Amino acid sequence: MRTDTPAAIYRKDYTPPSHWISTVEMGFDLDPSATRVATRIVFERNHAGSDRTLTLYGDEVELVQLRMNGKALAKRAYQLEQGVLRIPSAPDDVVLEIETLIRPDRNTSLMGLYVSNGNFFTQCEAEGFRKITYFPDRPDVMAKYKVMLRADKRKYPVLLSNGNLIEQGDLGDGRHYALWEDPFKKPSYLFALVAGNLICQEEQIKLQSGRKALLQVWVEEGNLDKTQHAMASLINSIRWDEKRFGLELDLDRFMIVAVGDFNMGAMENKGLNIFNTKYVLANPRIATDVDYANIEAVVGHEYFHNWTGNRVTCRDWFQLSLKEGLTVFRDQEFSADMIGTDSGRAVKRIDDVRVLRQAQFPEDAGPMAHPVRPDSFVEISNFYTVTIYEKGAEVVRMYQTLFGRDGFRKGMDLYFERHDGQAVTCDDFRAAMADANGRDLAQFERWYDQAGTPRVSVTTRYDAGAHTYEMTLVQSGASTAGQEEKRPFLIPVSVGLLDGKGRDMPLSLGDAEEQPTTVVLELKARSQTFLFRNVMEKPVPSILRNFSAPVVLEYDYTDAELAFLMAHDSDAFNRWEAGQRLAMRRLLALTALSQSGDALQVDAALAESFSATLNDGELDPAFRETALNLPAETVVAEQMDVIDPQAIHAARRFLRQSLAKSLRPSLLNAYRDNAVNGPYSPDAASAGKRALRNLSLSYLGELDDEEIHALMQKQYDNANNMTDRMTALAALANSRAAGRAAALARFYSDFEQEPLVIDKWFSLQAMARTTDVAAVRKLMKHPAFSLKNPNRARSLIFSFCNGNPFRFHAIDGSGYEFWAEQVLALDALNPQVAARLARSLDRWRKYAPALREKMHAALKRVADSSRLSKDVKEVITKSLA
Ligand code: 0A1
Ligand code: ZN
Repeated sequence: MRTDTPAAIYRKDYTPPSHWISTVEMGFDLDPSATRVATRIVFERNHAGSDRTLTLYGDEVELVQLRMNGKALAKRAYQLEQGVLRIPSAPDDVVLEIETLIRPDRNTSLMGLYVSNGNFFTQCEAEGFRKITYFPDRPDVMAKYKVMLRADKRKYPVLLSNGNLIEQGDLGDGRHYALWEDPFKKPSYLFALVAGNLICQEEQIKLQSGRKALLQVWVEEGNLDKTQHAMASLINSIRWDEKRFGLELDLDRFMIVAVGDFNMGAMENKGLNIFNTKYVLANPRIATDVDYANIEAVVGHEYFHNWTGNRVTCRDWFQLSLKEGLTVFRDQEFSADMIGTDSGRAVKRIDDVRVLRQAQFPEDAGPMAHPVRPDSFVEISNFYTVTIYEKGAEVVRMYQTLFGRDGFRKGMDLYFERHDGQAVTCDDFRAAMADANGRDLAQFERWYDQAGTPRVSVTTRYDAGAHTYEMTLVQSGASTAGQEEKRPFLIPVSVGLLDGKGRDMPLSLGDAEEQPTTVVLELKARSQTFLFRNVMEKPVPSILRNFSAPVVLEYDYTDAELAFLMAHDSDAFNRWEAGQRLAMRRLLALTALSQSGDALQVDAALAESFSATLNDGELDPAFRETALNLPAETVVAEQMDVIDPQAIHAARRFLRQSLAKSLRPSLLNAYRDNAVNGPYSPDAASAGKRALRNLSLSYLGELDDEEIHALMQKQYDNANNMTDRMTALAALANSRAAGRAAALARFYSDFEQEPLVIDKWFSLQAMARTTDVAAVRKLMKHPAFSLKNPNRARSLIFSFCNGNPFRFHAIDGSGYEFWAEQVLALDALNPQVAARLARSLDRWRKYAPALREKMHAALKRVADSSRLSKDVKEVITKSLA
């Protein structure tokens, strides 16, 4: 059977390594078609290890030589099977010398050592180091590295690796060398080298302690005008970590390198972060406000890994969220602090929760559902998921919600005091938080080991005579694959009560003396009742303020209460949430009408609330923008028992059109009043105004009339930044405007030389309402399209399959056939990218029968292929299981 589940690895099977490593010395003779790697590893016995078998892993590397303690190792002294090299009964002290031969130019997986646009780069997380040499490639084996790079001087003038540059010079024959030494112990997944024709922006800064550090951002020639924002973001990250967590940069030199071919966002290699160009390069001509914000977040994220991930790393890959959840939480807080205002923080929080709901909730409800600390996996690359990252960040955030910022900081301090230089587990982090705050957090472990999104149902009862308000919270966990029953979680539920005027009531709960206006209820049992005293009138509850836990909250609000909260709640998150709930009700009702073939109609209530928000000059434009943005089609889909993408699309479009009709004058005002004058700046205030103005344009675009077409065209023609230009182009592309085709053509020719902008051009078209499978196939024939470059593949194929549900789920199944073809084509080149695409049909069982059958056929078609990677096989097998 081809669909057999490939072998899984289990967390419970963890065993310590037989040997530790003290030092690693490596020599690279870099050549695209034949790179020689000489590695010398000094091992010492780990007496806590299970046995004496020294185990090394290799993947598609040619083993040229293997010597142990100065002598060539006889064939019978080791076993080499399927990439695993075992030396049984190895002595206590071992020096291994290994020579391998690799072909970076043929490496399309972009793992290990590869070539991108003529330059060399590495990507070793999670298990890419074994594509360079045989090695105990597991994160708990840490070592100090010394690395010699040799290469043609003309083609590869720049030679970089982790740590400090010790020596460099000429080798005579047109080649040169550089010797690097990393003073810190690290696991092999943090190894990196870069060689090529690059230039850098650099800056010297003084750290908190007074030490100096050299910062560099390396790019290809021609991109030096796009490094400033990344550099500024790096400096801000360094300052922020000093201030908020007392963590200083521990190196004399810190480098960021941009590469155009990269599987993910970026990588935190010690002292030598390697970034997808998308998260480095920016100037007003090519980057949008969102790009600027993403660059700041990702630069921060990778920098913060220097402590949370690198100084303290993961014992094994099941602990991935130990570094990722924590580091995402840190980058979220950093971005929020960089905006600085309360309203800005709230908008950032809303954006983060949006991602969680749009991507993580469906994952948690689908066939790839897994706990934040998984129990097993087949291919670790498949576990760089929104659950590990975003839900993991929510889990970390809950410690802060429970203990406050100071308590959280105490926990962090203790974590570093105990574990600096070690490879540890999620339990160690939880223990540090518990011990620093004098709390028993045994129950909190369930957030790490139970998958699925818990539900919290709330009922309330007001006793007008006794002036008491009872709030009963009941939690339940949906069953997920292999976990039928869920034990109760410890859920922090942040609550406030609003009086009739919309003001926060002072809260008397239990015997507490103070009367805060927000309290965090700790829900521990399946059901618990909390009693508020001295409640002088029947309140409207504001529950799960600031989204205090990653749960689905159920409470039977009336429409009037939602409108009231939307207008008054002091918690900006819940003000937004109330509007979203109101909109979701309308969207679901409209979807049902569309399904039954009835005429679509909607009452005026939503438009009234939206109008009030839109016209409320007291509210920050960024907040107004997010409040007026309707839930995405995929979020609506998750609310349905049986998903009908066509009906959802019709419903959402209808609602947008009717809002645009009734709010037209206000939208035009907002459009006019939020123009940003002067030179472009990506700061949050300007970006917020642009966002509201552009949202107005996009609503108005639904009217598709000549006056609006003219507005789009004018904005396109006059834009002095990419945010405005892209919005205008998207509006044109989704309209019947006469200038539509011309604008698309002009955009292409204006930005032909900017790959990141051409990605936007593909992506915008892939998601346009008019783009069907045939149109996507045609775009694939465009000379600028290539499946080999992950950004380009994502910009067209992923944007279509994940970002255009209306067309992707065409009833004839043509979208699914296309998907199957592309998964197979990509898999032959780059399994990681293919496996991501493979997940687009994750939720197939939830669709209407006609679609479901066609999805099933497409999944089967992929499953039946005889040469699937482990990556794709795992995803497809789990989908079909
Ligand atoms: N640790 C990185 C993510 C990352 C993981 C795997 C990669 O392999 C292609 C690349 C990057 C981060 O969290 O930023
Ligand atoms: Zn990370």
